[in-house]
Amino acid sequence: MSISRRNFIKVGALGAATLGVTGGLFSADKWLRPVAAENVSDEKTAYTFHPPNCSGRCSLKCTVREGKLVKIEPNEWPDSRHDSICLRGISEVERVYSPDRLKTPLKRVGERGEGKFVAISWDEALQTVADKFKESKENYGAKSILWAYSTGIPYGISLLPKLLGAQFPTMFDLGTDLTSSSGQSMVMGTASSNTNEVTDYVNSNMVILSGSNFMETSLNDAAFFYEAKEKGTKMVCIDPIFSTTAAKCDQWISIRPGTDSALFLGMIHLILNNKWYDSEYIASYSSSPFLIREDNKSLLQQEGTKKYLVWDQNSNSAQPADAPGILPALEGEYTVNGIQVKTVLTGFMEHVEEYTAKWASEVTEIPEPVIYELTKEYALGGPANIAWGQGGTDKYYHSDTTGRLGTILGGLTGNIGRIGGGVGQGVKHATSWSSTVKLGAWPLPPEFSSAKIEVSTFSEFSTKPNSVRCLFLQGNPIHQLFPNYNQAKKWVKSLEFVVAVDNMQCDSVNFADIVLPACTPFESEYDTAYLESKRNHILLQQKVMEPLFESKSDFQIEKELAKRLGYEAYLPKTPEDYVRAQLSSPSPALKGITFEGLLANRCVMRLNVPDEPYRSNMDHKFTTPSGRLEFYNEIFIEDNCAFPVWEEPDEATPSSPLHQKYPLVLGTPHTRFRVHSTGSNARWILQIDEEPRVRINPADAAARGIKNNDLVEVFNDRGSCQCKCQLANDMRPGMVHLSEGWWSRYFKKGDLQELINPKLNPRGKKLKFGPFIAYLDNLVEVKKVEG
Ligand SMILES: Nc1nc2c(c(=O)[nH]1)N[C@H]1C(S)=C(S)[C@@H](COP(=O)(O)OP(=O)(O)OC[C@H]3O[C@@H](n4cnc5c(=O)[nH]c(N)nc54)[C@H](O)[C@@H]3O)O[C@H]1N2
Ligand SMILES: Nc1nc2c(c(=O)[nH]1)N[C@H]1C(S)=C(S)[C@@H](COP(=O)(O)OP(=O)(O)OC[C@H]3O[C@@H](n4cnc5c(=O)[nH]c(N)nc54)[C@H](O)[C@@H]3O)O[C@H]1N2
Ligand code: SF4
Ligand SMILES: [Mo]
Repeated sequence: MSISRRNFIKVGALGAATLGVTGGLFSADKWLRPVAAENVSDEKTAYTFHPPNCSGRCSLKCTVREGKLVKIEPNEWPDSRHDSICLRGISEVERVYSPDRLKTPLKRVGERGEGKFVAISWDEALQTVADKFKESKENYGAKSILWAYSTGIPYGISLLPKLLGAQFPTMFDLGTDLTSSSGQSMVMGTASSNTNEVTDYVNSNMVILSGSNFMETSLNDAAFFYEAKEKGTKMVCIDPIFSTTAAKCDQWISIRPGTDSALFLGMIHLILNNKWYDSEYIASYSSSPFLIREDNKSLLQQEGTKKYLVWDQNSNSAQPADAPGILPALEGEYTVNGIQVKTVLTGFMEHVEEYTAKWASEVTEIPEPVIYELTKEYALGGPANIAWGQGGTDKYYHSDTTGRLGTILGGLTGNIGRIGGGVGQGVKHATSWSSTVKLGAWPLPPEFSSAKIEVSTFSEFSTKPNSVRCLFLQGNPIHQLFPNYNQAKKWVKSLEFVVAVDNMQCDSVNFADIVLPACTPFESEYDTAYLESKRNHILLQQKVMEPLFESKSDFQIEKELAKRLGYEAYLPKTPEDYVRAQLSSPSPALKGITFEGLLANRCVMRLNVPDEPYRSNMDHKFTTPSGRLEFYNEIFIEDNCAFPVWEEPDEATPSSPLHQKYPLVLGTPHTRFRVHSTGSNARWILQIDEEPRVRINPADAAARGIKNNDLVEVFNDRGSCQCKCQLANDMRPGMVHLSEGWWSRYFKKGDLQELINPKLNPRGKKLKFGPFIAYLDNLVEVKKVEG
């Protein structure tokens, strides 16, 4: 099917799209100030933070009248630039009282997955869970129990799985979110907080937001985006579609989905051929002068010391890279002890020879002059920051390569460890001084630890042999974290026992045999709930109100289960004990921060850290095997990608054999209206974003006889879902979007998660965070539902 691009918004790759919205959008202002209610006998204020996995952790001021939560406002932080809240936070006032709240413990009566339950007592529910877990552990070993949890739960039930010895993977263990970061760690070692804080954008001349819809997925940081933009930082957005972020940036570059690696390779070609790199920087801090052996492709090392060798131009001999007084050659081919070698930089130049800007333009569908100008400005007009998302650059089959190449770009241009520079994850305020704080842990005796995880991604639990028989669900992992939902459902249905803990009847809850109703993060039996460090501050949650209905806090649920399993003595008695243990760490950043201090300071205190933004690697030391930035990875020699190579996406490409049948790339972006599935049922927000809508370019719709608001089916070989269709000029032809997180009940039929590609890149096994789920590497077709 050939589709004219005429109806696709024209600003695209060539133009600059600037809209006039600037400044202060989310800061506390008069419009949110509480109005004192008359005739209220009992009004109190409590401070907490909002925990869902947008990771904003906005600190909140909550007004409770006669026991009822009536208002949520932004709290005042010591650094007022952080005073923030969004619609999702404000509207928790309604969601706390949602009809979807789980009110009592439940026991399944229908088929597993049907969601039919009857109310039972807490005692029966807790005893059943304890008996089942005991039985499973005795008969099949502790690893027959799998603890699976969602993100954004402030107090994870995290001690009991260790006490039991259950399998207890984090979502990072199991293949979400950190694909590009995994690739990044190949180049620079550590891959967390390895860039410059968003508050440093103001010091950049250019920020390239690639595959990140920052202005929806990092709303709490929007003020820093505008601060930089108003000061003159050029904000560039690389995205297939004209996203919300593209609309706020100075330049939008539309890219073919899944081809960021090709763009980066083309940029590297230009930088190497035009010598736009920072030669002093790469000679000292990168592996560029190291020597690649012609015979076995490994790096030449000094016998005995294993030190990497470089060619010293002073002595015309190979010398250890750290030898004093040497002048390392960046380019050239040499013979050392009869072995032919060439420098990494020379090898790299040869490697990227084919990846010209013209080639990159053909692959990415970005005009060649745009690639040229972007590269020149990035390389020569710095400091510049490449900030990628955890969506667009992270969720394709080969996204590790994107992370490697992005980091190499930062390295070549000296933008790593530089004020206003940086390269890495640019959403969720992931980098800050908070990452330097080590909060104290609750001590457990050494004999208690969770079992080794048997598989490497969630999807493998449903596809590979493993010991799991009992499943503990906290939140919505079945629906959210497994690709190929139909396969995941089959697996859950085959298990012996499933227990779910949530405050809402989300999709995963429907698979449970026993449901334990948690309260929301605003409720607790205790005066204090939980503590975290985020955005250079320590944040505390106070109890805002009593648990509603029969619900209990996760803390209390853990305690009561532990009591029945014989482990209660190992747990903290109250959440306050836990919080005090966290604060008791010797971490210097915590100096001066006490529990009492937090209570006296509206539950938010700045860490004892420097005033300036956090910037990684300012010492130019890296945690790689060589201690330098590594542009060449020996562990990938056998995979033929020791230098990163271009590979088409697994499925989301016209070269896929499936493309004839399913010609549309399906993207599943995150949205400002929800955090994943959290808030799917927020009635205040549903007034604006009423139901799932698959967004499609009008030309693609017309070719299928689809009109705006038609009921359509989105389908591929794995499954389907039915929802309304929204004709959208901001959509790139050949790509459709359906935002992730909608509960199944909002689809007329089926579910988005049925469509998601479960295929794993085997190379992932060598990466820091393992293989990963390619949530965006999908092809689908869309058709009108007749009748
Ligand atoms: N198709 C597609 N799927 C995706 C993605 C995608 O891009 N596309 N993105 C993936 C990514 S990056 C992520 S991070 C995951 C996120 O997916 P999840 O980590 O599953 O996040 P949520 O859907 O927000 O689920 C949070 C759950 O916790 C419950 N909850 C909230 N507070 C509490 C509490 O105090 N106690 C208890 N017990 N429960 C509570 C909420 O009601 C909700 O059910 O989704 C992944 N899934
Ligand atoms: N409001 C809100 N905020 C959130 C979340 C949420 O659910 N809601 N979730 C949080 C979590 S856990 C995560 S992981 C992050 C994700 O945050 P982001 O990284 O911003 O993720 P997405 O919104 O999924 O995708 C970002 C953009 O990538 C584009 N894109 C798709 N394919 C490509 C491509 O091949 N190349 C490029 N360059 N762009 C592409 C999409 O069109 C989209 O606009 O958001 C966090 N923040
Ligand atoms: S959802 Fe995120 S940005 Fe919105 S109030 Fe909560 S923490 Fe803040
Ligand atoms: Mo995520």
